[in-house]
Amino acid sequence: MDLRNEHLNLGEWMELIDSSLADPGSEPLLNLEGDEDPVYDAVFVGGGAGGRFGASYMKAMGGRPLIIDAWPFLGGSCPHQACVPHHLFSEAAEELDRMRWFSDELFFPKFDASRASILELVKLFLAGRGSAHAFMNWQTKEQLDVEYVLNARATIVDKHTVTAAGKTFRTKNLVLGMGARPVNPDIPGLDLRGVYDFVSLVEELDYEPTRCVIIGGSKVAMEYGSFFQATGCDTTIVSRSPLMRTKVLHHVDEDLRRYVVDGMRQRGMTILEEATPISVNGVDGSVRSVTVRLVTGEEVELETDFVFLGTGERPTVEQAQKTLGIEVGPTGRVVVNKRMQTSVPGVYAIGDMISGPMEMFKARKSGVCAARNIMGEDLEFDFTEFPDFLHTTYEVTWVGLSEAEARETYGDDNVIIIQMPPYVEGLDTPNLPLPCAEGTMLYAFSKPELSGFQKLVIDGESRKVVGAHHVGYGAKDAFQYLDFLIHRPEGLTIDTLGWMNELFLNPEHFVQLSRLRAGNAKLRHM
Ligand code: COM
Repeated sequence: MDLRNEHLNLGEWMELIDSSLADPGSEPLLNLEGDEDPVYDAVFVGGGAGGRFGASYMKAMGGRPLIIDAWPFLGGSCPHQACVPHHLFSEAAEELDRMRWFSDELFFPKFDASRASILELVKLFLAGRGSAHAFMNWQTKEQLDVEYVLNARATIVDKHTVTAAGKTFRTKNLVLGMGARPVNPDIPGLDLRGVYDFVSLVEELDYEPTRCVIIGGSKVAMEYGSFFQATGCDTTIVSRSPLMRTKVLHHVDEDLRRYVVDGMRQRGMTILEEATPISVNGVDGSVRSVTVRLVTGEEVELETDFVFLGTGERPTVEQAQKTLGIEVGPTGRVVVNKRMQTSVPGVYAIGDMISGPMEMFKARKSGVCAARNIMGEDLEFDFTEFPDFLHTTYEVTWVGLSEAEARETYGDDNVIIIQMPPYVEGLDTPNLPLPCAEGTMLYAFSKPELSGFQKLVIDGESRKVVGAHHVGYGAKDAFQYLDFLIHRPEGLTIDTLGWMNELFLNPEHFVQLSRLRAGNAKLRHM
């Protein structure tokens, strides 16, 4: 379907995308300038966050990009199956958590668990996701003026030629942004009805689970598990590593970790760390239990009607590897340099296909980095350091070094800790209504042990902040800027932080806590 001269509104886009998704034989959606056999500066294979941002940046710089995607919409897995539903479910978990703790107190109604439904939230997401899809297509065509071919699988012929929708496209460069897909553990029983991952959960769930066993200890496992538990679906996490101690998460502070994991247990979750899933077992084709070997060596059978896999993702590299011969590392990620160039000149890889966190900032910026290099800039993108986050029924954010890492780097005597609640033997901190912060005021006044945790790690000699850690609500935004400030060559000192203007009551109290200590020539813990 040639859409070049059509200017669909959002409703029309939504209808077209929905009907294309429903019909596997539906036509490709073409937004092409229409000139004879153009040579593009880059064909972006995959129109997810990396491809869309890379192509848009290239177009803005005066280049000519083309995006090809198998889905009938741009934006990739984020609005379709990943970040957007995850955030919807996490927000629901936070609300449900508050409703449960305050059931029949103050103005809160008595909590009615029968109205908290996983299936209903999935349906809510499915009913609404089309508007994000429609907006991506509309914006990319009408505002960003980027050409695209959607609802058509790309075939890479060679590094200058891609076919899709029965057409051949010639290009000077190729940018691979084909994303990743969930990877399953190697245990029997995963084909039973009732086994889901974050993709099939939104695409296929058709009943209300009553009990859940999560296999894996990833962020996805913690986040979806917290949501399931908050709806009343009794959840057990079976993880080989202790939660938040998996290799892919770095800089996790032990006190933060303990607060988060204890909080999950306090809300009724069973967390089996250093446990091995042996098999998923079924009756009549449906899941009935999971056999698990505990850390003690004992084997137990956990009854359940719902198994959720949170064992990570693996990039989609097969086609590019086979056709182009690009180098792929031992963990299945495409090897690139800091310009996103693969081992084959003129071929770039971005987003979840390359190493590093499968997070939005990396997806979008790696696409932009590839585009800017193709357009002649000499730009490197180093994503070894970044702010990180996850959700339980809290928002958990961290950046820089953990306390233990800082002690190792700067020496025990030099590291200064400012935290809330403070660590003082015998202070009865669980009953201290601090942090008393934006987002946790109700908890602080009624259930002080639930009001969050915050820690600042400082190198006492240079007075620079080297790490910040937060459990609560509303601080994620600040961590984007804190990351920038502390990773500048000049860093961020306690003196500068303490002289910033707080918007009281702020979610994290780093500004005012720093100000209380900045007057000390020799810094002290607090
Ligand atoms: C966000 C998708 S949901 S994109 O990064 O804007 O393309």
